[in-house]
Amino acid sequence: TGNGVRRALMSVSDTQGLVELAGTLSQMGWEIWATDGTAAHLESGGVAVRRLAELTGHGTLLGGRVKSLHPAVFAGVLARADEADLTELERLGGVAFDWVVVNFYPFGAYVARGGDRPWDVRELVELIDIGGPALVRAAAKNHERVAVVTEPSQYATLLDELRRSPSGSLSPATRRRLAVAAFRLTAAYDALVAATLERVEAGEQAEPRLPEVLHLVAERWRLARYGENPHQSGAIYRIPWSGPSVPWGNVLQGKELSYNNVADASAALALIAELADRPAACAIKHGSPCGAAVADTVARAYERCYEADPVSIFGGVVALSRPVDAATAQLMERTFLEVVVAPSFEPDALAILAKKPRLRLIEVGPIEGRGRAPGWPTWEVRSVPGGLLVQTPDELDLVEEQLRTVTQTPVPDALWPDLRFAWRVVKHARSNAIVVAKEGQTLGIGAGQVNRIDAARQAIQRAGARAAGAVLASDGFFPFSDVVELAAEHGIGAIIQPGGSMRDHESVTAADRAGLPMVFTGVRHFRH
Ligand code: 93A
Repeated sequence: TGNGVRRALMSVSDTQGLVELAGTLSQMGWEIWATDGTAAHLESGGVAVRRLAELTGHGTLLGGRVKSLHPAVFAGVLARADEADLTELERLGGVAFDWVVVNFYPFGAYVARGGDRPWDVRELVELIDIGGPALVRAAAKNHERVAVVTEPSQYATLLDELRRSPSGSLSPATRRRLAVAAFRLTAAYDALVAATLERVEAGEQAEPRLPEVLHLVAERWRLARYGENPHQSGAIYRIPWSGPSVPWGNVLQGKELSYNNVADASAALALIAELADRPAACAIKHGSPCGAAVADTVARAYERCYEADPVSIFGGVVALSRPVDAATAQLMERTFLEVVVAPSFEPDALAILAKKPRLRLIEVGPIEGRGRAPGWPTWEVRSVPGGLLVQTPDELDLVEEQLRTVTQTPVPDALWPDLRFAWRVVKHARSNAIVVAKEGQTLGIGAGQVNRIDAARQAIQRAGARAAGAVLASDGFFPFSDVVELAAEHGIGAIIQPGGSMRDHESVTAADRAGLPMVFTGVRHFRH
């Protein structure tokens, strides 16, 4: 097995550059081994080559399905460079390979081919490479001894490194890099197979196409009726390892969940999880809260959430932090809502809400106080031309130690709970956002504005006369003193905002002039 001879095992579909590679290795004294088709190609290019049949005792089997899948071949790839393995390999009649040069059946090229010829599923299935990826994974696993080469574009640089190397082998770092590329390749190949078989299954149905590689992390759960608008297609993908309790799995009644329902219900869930140390309710419209409230009972919390903005809640998505009881259900029955999300629904409540059979009820299980909602991913993703934007979710709660009263006027003790409440709500509103709140109830929310003063005007206008004595929270800092002046005019009792503007001093001066206390959080919460 050993005796100093170097061996490359070659099995490729894309023969580009292979004769040159094999020829060069051959001249350097290497033995070239190959599967039948690859061997024929090399022979016609004048390279001496040995066929795997010498090791396996037979050529290609089952019309091409079995070529390299044999213990003598795989032991030659997987054997470690130690006495025991090499002895065992020899006893088996195998030889140790130093390089494995493989590229797969062109499954992707078949999938991507143009024209209106429909896929032939039989042809497609025969293009699923089994032996190639197995060889590549085996070689990548054994990268301590073996170099795995998966692309013609790698040949030249690797030959170069080999020629320069005094030991006649690639460096451990190179072999590790090759192994990483190899595992990435086999994973992507299988992801493409999964995505394609799923498309075959879905037939002609219009559906959004997920980048193939995302099939590594998500599987299509169900098609949505459409996307954000009826002329868009939509689907819900599920992350299999996100656990059994994915919220969208337990819809107790109502019409099918739409794309927008899921988007808004997840926004509602995120906000309610933040308020869940008390009975709480929130309502989401178009991705932003239009009301949120806490109270002693969930029914009262819902009522206060409704009263926060009785106009906007129409057609909204509501979330509650506690099980829905009959009293809450009775209140909810009066309003047109799209979705209610709650830890659970009591039987009496279900009986009442059954009168609204189109209303979707989603049971999500216990929502821990200020915890993560069940099934929440550890990253957020959105697509952009040419790629994906990925970030960790904004899970930062109020950092108490960072809170700083920046005005001479202190915050009255009674307003601190409202400042915290308003801050937690504004974090979940689309930027630019301002929340006006009093006694654990939002009174006016301005969100999704392209400047902060308009967001403030909107919030204060919605609060109306109720703004007096309320607090005001801003998701970003104040670039000018205008928001403070507006707040003072309407009798706002305290302000909470990140701080950090170049002109902070102008806002602080304006606040002190009005005797209006202001707190900096040191943290901002944009949401787009
Ligand atoms: O059908 S396979 O999955 N069975 C195998 O045992 C096998 N071994 C290598 N396909 C297999 N291969 C693939 O065959 C390689 O990945 C390569 O793409 C191709 C080379 O076959 P040939 O040398 O006969 O043209």
